[in-house]
This record gives sequence, structure tokens and C-alpha cells, in this order.
Amino acid sequence: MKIIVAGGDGFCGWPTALYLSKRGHDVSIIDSMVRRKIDSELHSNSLTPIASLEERVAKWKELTGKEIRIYEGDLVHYDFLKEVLKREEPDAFVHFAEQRSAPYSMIDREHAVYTQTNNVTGTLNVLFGIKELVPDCHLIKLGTLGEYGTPNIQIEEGYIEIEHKGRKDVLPFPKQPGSFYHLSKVHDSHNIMFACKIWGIRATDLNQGIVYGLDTEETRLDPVLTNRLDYDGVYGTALNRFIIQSTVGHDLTVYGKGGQTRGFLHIKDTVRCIEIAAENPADHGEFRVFNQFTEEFSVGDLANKVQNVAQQEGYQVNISNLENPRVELEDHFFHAENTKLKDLGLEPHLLDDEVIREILKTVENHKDRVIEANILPKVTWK
Ligand code: NAD
Ligand code: USQ
Repeated sequence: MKIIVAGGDGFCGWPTALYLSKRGHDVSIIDSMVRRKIDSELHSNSLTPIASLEERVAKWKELTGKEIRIYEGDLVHYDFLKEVLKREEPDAFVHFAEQRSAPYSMIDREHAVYTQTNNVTGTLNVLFGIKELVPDCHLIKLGTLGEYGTPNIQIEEGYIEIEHKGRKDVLPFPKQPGSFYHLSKVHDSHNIMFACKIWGIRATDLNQGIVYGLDTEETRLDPVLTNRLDYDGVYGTALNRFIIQSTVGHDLTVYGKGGQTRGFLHIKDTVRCIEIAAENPADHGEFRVFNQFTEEFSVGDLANKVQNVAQQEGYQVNISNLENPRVELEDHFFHAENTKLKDLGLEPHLLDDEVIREILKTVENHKDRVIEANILPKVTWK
């Protein structure tokens, strides 16, 4: 298949582009490089040194003979996007290209507006581009599990059957997101659902949980193919952050009570889920939703797991329950359905001590790059 990976220079997008290319798909990448610019804005860095996108794809070609074409540009610029769609005529458009940090979206008005403008406009442009130029193209859009929030009932995959005053319907599952970033994903979902209904577009919304790890078989082939890894208080996510903190002697930063429970998955499963979605496209007019995660953990449990493995590796690790910079429940029910991707063939890589140890061994090699001042959270929701 011809597949565009938008956001293909990022943490999820780069390993996905390599994986799809290795599996024989004809891949091209769109990326505006804005994440690399945001690293400078935040005086932050990827824990791992990352080569330029040009160097990355050149190395991939040298090692495998496979070409990945690059289009540097912004989805918000419709003329640019139209040119790429005309040239590529993709069968699938994998859309990772958004501002994805909840804390970044909560810094101030400007960052909230940037996040929602970038994400919502970019996705609207992709919808119009598909409608005008490639109506058979399957949109595979990265949503987030956090669109649902933490309701006191089981979370279904996109839709719930409701009986109300004697009548029944299957309706979108209620959304109660917890940041302006998570809200941007909800707005996207609504726009995509509407476009599917009125124009017959085919789309899959992947409500992904928190991704951990950094390596896939492909990114490990050569240091130039190394994936980015965020650890700072703005872009770093739970688990990856805890593992990195443990190697530099920083207390593990559990926010509040630590009972916040979320869905998680290994980066190796992210790339496979995209392949599954691409190879089993939604029908025309269908707005299909998959919950893309493999296991649920509370952040407190994750900190305990990391502490245990790090201690076995000779590190002295403490856990600190910091004042929570976010507004969120810290002790709540959480259970989400996640059978659809497994039914289509996903075989999850589950989290155990060996997986934590493997990530820890990789991050140890780069721990001298950690900027300690960036570890503690500085952005607050209030
Ligand atoms: P990332 O920041 O590492 O990568 C995003 C990439 O998109 C960057 O390379 C950036 O330069 C590019 N980009 C952003 N806006 C763009 C635009 N308007 N035009 C072109 N390129 C643009 O993020 P990630 O962790 O790889 O996340 C990818 C997607 O997956 C996001 O949509 C995110 O919401 C979703 N997601 C991520 C996680 C996670 O744990 N990382 C979990 C659930 C969902
Ligand atoms: N948390 C801590 N300590 C930390 C970091 C986070 O306790 O050092 C807590 C947070 O308060 C929150 C939970 O861990 O309760 C998750 O936070 P996170 O920063 O790991 O993840 P989140 O902000 O939800 O965002 C990440 C990605 C985002 C994606 C989302 C999936 O950055 O792109 O959409 O995970 S989900 O959470 O399922 O919506």
C-alpha cells in the first residue's frame, strides 16, 4: 500500500514509518519539524541523540534499499498538503502530526490556542484533502484514550448503547477530557465523524493510551535510526519518565496520591496497531474507533515496578508524591474495553521486569544528556 505517515519524525511516527516500510509498504513522511523547534523553545532535548530526518531516511535506504520520501511542511498549510496528496495518491494517511503534550497545552492562552489550532485545523485540512483529491484513502488518526476521561463506568470502544425513557440508540461514548490538548482530540473526533457521515470518508480513530519504550527492531538497526525519547516535565510521559529518573538518582515523580490509572502500550505494539488498521480499512462512511492500549496501570504501581527493577540494578530509588500540578482524580475506577485490535491480530508485548530492565539499560547509555532542571513539572492546570 502507499502510506503517508504525517508526524513521521516524531516518537511514534518514526518507528511506524520504518516498520511499514520494512513490511513492504511504500511510505512517505510529512513533518513540519515543529517538535524539534519546541525542544529549543523549552530548552529541552530528547534523551537519545537524534539524527536529522534526511540522515535517518538515507541510512534506512543504505541498510535496506528501501526509500522513504520526505515532505517537510505543515498540515495547517492546505496548498502544501494538497500537493503531497496529488503526488502520492495514498491508500492510507496515518495522522500522528499534532501537538501532543497536555502540559504544553496548559502553559498559557497562546499554547492552548496553538495546540487547538494546529491540531484541529491540520485534521480538517486532511479531511478536505481526502475528500477533494483521494476519496478512497483511509484516514488512520491518532486519538487518545484520555478523550474519555475517567468515568465511573467501563469505557467502550467509541460507542455505547444507551436506553433512555424507553428508547435505545448506539451513541458516541461521552467525552470528559482533562486538558486543552486532550480536548483538541475530541474536537478532531467530532470533525472526522461528521466528515465520514456527510462525505463517505473512511476513517479509524485510534484512541491510544500512553506509549512506553523507545526501540523497535528497526530503530535498533543503527544509531542513526534511534528514536527520540522525552523525559522532561512537559513531553515526558509516565513510566518512561520514571525509568529515566531512576538512572540519574532523581526521586520518581508521582503526582498526588498516584492512583491515577491509564491504559499503556509498548511502542512495538503502536507500530503493529497502525499496520493492522491499514490492512483492515474502515468502510466508506464508517467512523471506526479502536481503543489502542494493552494494559492498565496506576502511576503509583508503575513507580513501584520501576523502583523494584532499578534497585535490582544497583540504583537507590525513592518515590516522591509531589503536589499534583494537574486537576484530575487521583483515586478512581478505570476500565476500558480493548478487544477490537486483538480480534484483528494484535499480540501484545506486556510489561514485565525484563521489559523495564531493557529500557533502563538503553537509557543508561544516554543519562549524561539529562538536563536535571527539566525533570520536575513546572506547568500547572490552575
Ligand atoms: P511527537 O511530538 O514525538 O511527534 C509528533 C510529530 O508531528 C512531530 O515530529 C512534529 O514535528 C509533527 N507535527 C506536529 N504538528 C504538525 C503539523 N501541523 N504539520 C506537520 N507536522 C506536525 O508525538 P508522538 O508521541 O509521536 O505522538 C504522535 C501522535 O500520537 C500524536 O497525535 C499524539 O497525540 C498521539 N499519541 C501519543 C501518545 C504517546 O504516549 N506518545 C499516546 C497517545 C496518543
Ligand atoms: N504523571 C505522574 N508523574 C509524572 C508524569 C505523569 O504522576 O511524572 C501522571 C499524570 O498526572 C497523569 C498520568 O501520569 O495522571 C499520565 O500522564 P502522562 O504525562 O504520562 O500522559 P498524558 O498527559 O495523559 O499524555 C500522554 C501523551 C499524550 C497521549 C496520552 C494518552 O503525552 O499525547 O494522548 O498520554 S492518555 O493518557 O491515555 O490520554
